[in-house]
Amino acid sequence: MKSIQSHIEIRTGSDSDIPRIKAAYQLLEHLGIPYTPRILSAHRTPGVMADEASRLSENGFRVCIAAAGGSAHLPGMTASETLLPVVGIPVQTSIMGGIDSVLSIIQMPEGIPVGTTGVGQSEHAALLAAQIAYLGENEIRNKIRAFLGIKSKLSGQININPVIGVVKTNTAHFDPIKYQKMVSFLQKAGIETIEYDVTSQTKDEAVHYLAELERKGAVANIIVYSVYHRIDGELSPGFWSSRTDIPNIVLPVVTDADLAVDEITRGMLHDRLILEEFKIMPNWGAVAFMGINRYQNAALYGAQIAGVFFPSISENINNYRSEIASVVREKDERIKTDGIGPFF
Ligand code: C2R
Repeated sequence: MKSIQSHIEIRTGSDSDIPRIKAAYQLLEHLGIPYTPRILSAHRTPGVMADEASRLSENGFRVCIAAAGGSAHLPGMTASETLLPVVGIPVQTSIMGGIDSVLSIIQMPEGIPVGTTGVGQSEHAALLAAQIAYLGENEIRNKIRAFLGIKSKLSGQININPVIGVVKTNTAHFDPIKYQKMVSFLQKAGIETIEYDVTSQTKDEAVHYLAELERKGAVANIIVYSVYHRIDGELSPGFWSSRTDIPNIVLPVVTDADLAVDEITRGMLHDRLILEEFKIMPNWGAVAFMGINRYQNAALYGAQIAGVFFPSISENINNYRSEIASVVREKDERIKTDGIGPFF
């Protein structure tokens, strides 16, 4: 008997992670979605891990969930070897409560994004992975929508398109240049963007915006928000993730001006980010959290989701990856000839 093609791989750094992310396997089983469990370590089996990551796409996978604890390099190194979106689960650790795992996963350098969940939020990871992998399949999308408590069903055959929504919250505290680069990166990659400034809008209008995204067959929704300058009653990332099954990418931003503050406020910012948001991501549901100010990575992650379904976009990302790799090689060549002198 031929088994059903699995589109989701779940790799863990060790078998000791498996009981800690039980909810991920359980949710996929509940939704009737097949998955492939693997144990691969960026540290202990680097060659095999990289090899298997580079073959994910040709093996029929559409998304990879990677869970690891402590110095958790597995999600990031997997992401370096594939163009598929990677969902990282920071595993709870006994000494540092998993904050070590989160920080090892989330703050990837620009160019290689990992969509990160809160510590141990394996059910969210599975949900997000299912949302990505089955974007084009209505029956499963409707199951996911029912699970999320969304009343309306998608009817007929859904035609997904390379369309991505960008929700802006409190734009006064964005880096305008990086924001614009993010949007033009998406457009250059062949993606239509629908920007939505939520600052002065009501919930009704937000629901309207989501309906438009769904009608257009959008493949992702990027939510950009200022960590430091929250607006009272603003629509939090959780608002979006409970109202649509389109994968939500959350980008927290902080400006230089925010950081040029006294020790106490800086400490508050640190606590809010590190203790509240990175670790527990309170009630935000299944969202792909990006590192702070990783504008480019938010765009790339969205493009990678689109690339699962649109080969020309995947090709564009591949070219981009080659470009960033050659920039590093050129710098290395230069340092070999010029040394470190020019840096000082
Ligand atoms: P053991 O229980 O095998 O000693 O592993 C695993 O994910 C696990 O949480 C202890 C912890 O080490 C982690 N590990 C990583 C990686 N490989 C193993 N973080 C990796 O490649 O990132």
